[in-house]
Amino acid sequence: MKVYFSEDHRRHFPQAELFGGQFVTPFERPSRIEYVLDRLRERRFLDIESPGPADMAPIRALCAPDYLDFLETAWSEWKKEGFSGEVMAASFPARRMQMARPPRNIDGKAGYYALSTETAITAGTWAAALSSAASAQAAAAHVAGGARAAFALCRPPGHHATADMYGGFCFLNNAALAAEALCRAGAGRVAILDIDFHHGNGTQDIFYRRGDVFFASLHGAPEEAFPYFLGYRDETGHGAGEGTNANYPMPPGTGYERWSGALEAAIARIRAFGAEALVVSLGVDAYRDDPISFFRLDSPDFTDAGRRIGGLGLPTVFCMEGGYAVEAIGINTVNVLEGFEDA
Ligand code: 6XA
Ligand code: ZN
Repeated sequence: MKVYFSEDHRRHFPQAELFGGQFVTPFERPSRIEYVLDRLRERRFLDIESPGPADMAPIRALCAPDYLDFLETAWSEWKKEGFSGEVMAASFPARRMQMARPPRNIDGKAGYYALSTETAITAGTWAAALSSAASAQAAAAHVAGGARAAFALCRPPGHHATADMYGGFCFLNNAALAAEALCRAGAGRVAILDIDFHHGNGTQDIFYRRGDVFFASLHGAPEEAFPYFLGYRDETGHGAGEGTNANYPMPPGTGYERWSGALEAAIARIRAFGAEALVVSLGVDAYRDDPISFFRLDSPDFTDAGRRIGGLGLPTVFCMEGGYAVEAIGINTVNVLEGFEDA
């Protein structure tokens, strides 16, 4: 399986994340990628290519123009304002502020476009986000060109990002860009399967009203887990998209038996939908030792999950999402890919 990955991910390396009332080194850090690359090489996934520059037209088609302007200029505006730290949102349009419009002030703007505070923007964030999107685009192009599968080793991740919001370590929705690319290349129906521990609120939001893209997400129940405000079972899509969104929220302590049951249910829905291509939001934070999640999957479970996904027999683009038990994320990620190839 071909792997796409860009060194430019390193340009995004915030020093701080607000966690439990303290600033900590961000869980989403550059070294995550090294663990995955090491394991890929060890397991003989040697066809690793760096993508060309991001194709801006599909990114502009997916995202709000003012949001893209914000991402591109946030750092310089922040510095111009005289702030010495990294861009961090602190004031949000909360409930009953639905009339909110983007303020001119960069501190206000950050809150307007953010969905949470933990995600800082630095000098290189925009370049890194584009390089991550470029990996997803290259992987999708490779699969659209006839390959069975490709792995986009995206960093920063993407599944929390909407057309006009960042957060949960995400800026551009890589999986959505891949799905869109597969649609444009001729797939009549595309499915996105999100197995990251966290609900893929951004991906859900982007496709919620569309009938041609099915979205399924397995995740920590919103009562207990980030992003907290979406991911319930009764979110099933709207309008033309009614019936094309499936959420599988699960409680703390969920192990592989229950989780794989949800995976099978999601796979059955994808089959019934008649998907012609698949995008997998591949987070491995459902792992038992993940520091910010509460499922209990073991490393071999990821191999089995990959095998079940491979059983769908669909052209598949994998996009890296979360996973923070750094020593294990390489093993768990590559286990999914190996299981898939095994199927
Ligand atoms: C914020 C937690 C962000 C989780 C990001 C993630 N306290 N998403 O892994 O998949
Ligand atoms: Zn996650």
